[in-house]
Amino acid sequence: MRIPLFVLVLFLAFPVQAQMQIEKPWVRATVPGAQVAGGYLVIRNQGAAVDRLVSASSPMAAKVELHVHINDNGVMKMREVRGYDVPAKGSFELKPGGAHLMFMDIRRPFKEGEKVPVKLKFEKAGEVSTEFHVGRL
Ligand SMILES: [Cu+2]
Repeated sequence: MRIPLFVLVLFLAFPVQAQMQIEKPWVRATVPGAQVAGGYLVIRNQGAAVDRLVSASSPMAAKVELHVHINDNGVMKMREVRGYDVPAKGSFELKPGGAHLMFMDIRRPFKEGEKVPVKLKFEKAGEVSTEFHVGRL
């Protein structure tokens, strides 16, 4: 069987990016004056090795932190973490009440229906650019 050359070229040109698939990226709409917003998504790892989301950034926020919710004696609190592991051939879900991206010191309110550009940085796959939809998906 012959494999067309352009298929080989595509495969060689994008060997890494295709390994991390971003699904349903969304961020909460905010009220005027709000400083922070929570963002959520599902990260799917097509690769054969575990990878780790180590940081995120957006031109719409001073910084984007990686947070989890912890139950501290019955009180739910948020804590910053160094990364989220995404298992090989598996996925990691950021969702309300769990792990989330925290957009800190946002430049202006996030309005329903807008798009917020975000860069995700993975230990192995490197940078992946995506757009978060404002409002629940
Ligand atoms: Cu948070």
